[in-house]
Amino acid sequence: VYQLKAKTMTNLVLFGPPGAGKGTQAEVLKEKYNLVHISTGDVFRYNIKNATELGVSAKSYIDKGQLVPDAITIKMLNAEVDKNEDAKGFIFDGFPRTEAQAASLAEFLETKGSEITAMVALEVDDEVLVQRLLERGKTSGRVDDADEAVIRNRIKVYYDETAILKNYYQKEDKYYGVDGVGSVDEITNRLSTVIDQL
Ligand code: B4P
Repeated sequence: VYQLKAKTMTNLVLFGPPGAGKGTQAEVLKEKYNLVHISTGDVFRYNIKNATELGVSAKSYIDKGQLVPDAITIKMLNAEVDKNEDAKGFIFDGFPRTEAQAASLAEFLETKGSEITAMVALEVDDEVLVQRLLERGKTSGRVDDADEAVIRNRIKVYYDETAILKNYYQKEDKYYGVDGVGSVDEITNRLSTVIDQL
């Protein structure tokens, strides 16, 4: 039954550099489209807060603005998907961030008779990203938002390891970019225009 239903799922990769607004938009889109939102950043932060084994191993990477190793991240993501077998579909927020993660996700969904429907990407200039994250850092308590050098390292890691995923999904004709600068509502409208056409 799960396999049959899986074929009609809508699975979105919400993509963009750190601070592009993925988390912000995912909160709105999950309600609008009745999808399960999985934010790898949120799951890591929950585990750090509760000092789980996973949290302890992830913390040192996150605090420096580095990626958590693929093996750890992939295992966690798969477990989150498996907690939601009745989902109509997923919004993957902050995953995949490497080619290995993208390949793993495709393979994992295939075992469930499903696949990624589209990557929707928020395009935002670097300087706007830095300003947004510094602003959030004033109140979020996030170590990785507090220091401009760490923020710039996160953006560098994005260009070095993550940005290439645009090509990965373009090759499959699944990439849709939208302007990520504007009000939250404006950007939701731009994303919805894309999603409604899928
Ligand atoms: P994430 O939690 O994914 O952090 P992020 O990139 O900062 O998130 P996002 O783009 O969602 O920003 P948001 O909407 O909140 O990752 C944190 C760390 O976890 C990574 O650096 C890494 O170490 C680790 N990690 C996570 N996933 C991993 C993976 N797959 N592999 C390995 N490691 C992984 O927006 C940011 C700010 O902008 C907010 O303050 C928001 O209010 C503001 N904002 C949003 N939209 C706006 C708008 N339209 N105008 C003005 N401001 C806006």
